[in-house]
Amino acid sequence: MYDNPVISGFHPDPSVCRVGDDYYLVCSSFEYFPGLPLFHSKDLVHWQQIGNVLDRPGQLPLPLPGAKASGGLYAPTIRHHDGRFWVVNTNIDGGGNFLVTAERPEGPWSDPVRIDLTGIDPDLAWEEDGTCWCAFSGPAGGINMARIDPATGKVLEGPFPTWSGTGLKFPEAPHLYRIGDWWYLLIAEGGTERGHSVSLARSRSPRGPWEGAPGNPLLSHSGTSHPIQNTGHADLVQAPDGSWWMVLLGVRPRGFTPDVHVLGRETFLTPVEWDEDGWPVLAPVPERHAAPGGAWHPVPDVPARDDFDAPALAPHWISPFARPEGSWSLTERPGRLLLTATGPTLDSPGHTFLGRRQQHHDCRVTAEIDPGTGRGGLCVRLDEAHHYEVEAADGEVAVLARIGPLRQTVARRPAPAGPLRLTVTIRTRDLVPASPGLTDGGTTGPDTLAFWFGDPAAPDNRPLAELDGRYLSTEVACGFTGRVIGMYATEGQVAFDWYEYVPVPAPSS
Ligand code: 6LW
Repeated sequence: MYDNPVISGFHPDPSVCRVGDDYYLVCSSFEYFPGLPLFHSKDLVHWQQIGNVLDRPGQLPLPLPGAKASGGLYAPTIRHHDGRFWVVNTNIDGGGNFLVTAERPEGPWSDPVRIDLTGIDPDLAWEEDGTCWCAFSGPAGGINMARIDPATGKVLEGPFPTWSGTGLKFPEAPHLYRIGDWWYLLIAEGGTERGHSVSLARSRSPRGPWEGAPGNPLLSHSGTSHPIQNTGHADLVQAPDGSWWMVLLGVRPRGFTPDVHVLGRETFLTPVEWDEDGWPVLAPVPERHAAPGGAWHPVPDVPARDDFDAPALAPHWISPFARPEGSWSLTERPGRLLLTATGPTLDSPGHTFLGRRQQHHDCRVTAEIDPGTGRGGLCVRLDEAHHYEVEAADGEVAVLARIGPLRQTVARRPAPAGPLRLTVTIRTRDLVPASPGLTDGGTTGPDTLAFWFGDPAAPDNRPLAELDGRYLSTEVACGFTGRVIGMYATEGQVAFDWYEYVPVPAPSS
């Protein structure tokens, strides 16, 4: 059995391909660098990040010029053809649609080759004779197709409009497949919120005419009490045993109505059956399900603790907008991550931040920091306008909160010079009331974030502050990302000895 999501935390718009017994999957990453996290699996359930497709400054006009929160890199597609891996993607803040290619999935990936097509969510599909089709969500809405030369990005024919769903809003995320005697066009429609759904059509030719599946939308959790919501943006893959599976995005909202999600849109896996007429049949996405046939290939978890004694940063570390050379070092003080401030505030792009996605609703993050004469700490962020942090500077530890136009120092306490332990614990029980004086109960948000100085387990220790987590949710902050918990420097140079992310078992309900 496997539990959904198969890749938790902010890993939206998954696209998957299989080469022999190996699966590869990429997700959107928006304004974060490196871009397009790339995962490998041998069983569709256990995924290990093996890198990022865009991990060289030269591959991205950095800092993503004029990028904004939830801008940058939208939905990618990964395919394998003619012995090469291909990823097609959209940088909505710099150049639009582009292709990168690689001999090996671990890379190196090529520099981007621009495709002269507007719109988002590009896909790649090849006919037997090598004709390459790029379906995408057109700028005027609707699904478009064009014939392209993938080596040069040149548009050879089109674009022209094609089948665009059942009439729900925002038809997008097209993927074209040749399965048996049919061409299938899979799309998302209804918008990536609670109305998200998966629809499909088929034709004898990539040019149509298309016949919509009688059961469209084939998958939607809209209007249900299912704990997984916003299901959509799917990609199909066939396992070596002939069974079919679908990866797609979903969210796990919590809290009182309207419930909100904090982990971003995550990657889920669901089985696909086919009916006697050659149409896929999709049940609601299961929370737990029998795993695809074949061997079980667990992969090592991302280590809970990073002591920063490796020569390079692990691929799961991300930075908003850019990670300028000189803003970080693993070598100046071996065994330490040194962060050097590149901007004075977390409230606008252009600051030094290195974080990892929050992947569990209940978790604890601790960093050992020596601020020296600088200023830095531990931050839980959605974007520049929605973040909570605990920081050390000038002999003091402080908790600060930024919620939209409001910025407040919530707590402060003297602190000795030298290494300090800063912790954030995130819990989904015993939540702080929506506001002081209101009893807990009907107005609770999704979780509570408590910020600590020293060891939270010390008997006499109390959090410096406890803050309502609803303001660090996607529904409040808006956009396409989810929480990232990281280390930062906003003055001088700050040394981090280690960073530890520990999932806390969800309290039994
Ligand atoms: C993506 C579009 C969508 O390009 O949201 O969920 C956009 N679907 O397909 C960003 O994720």
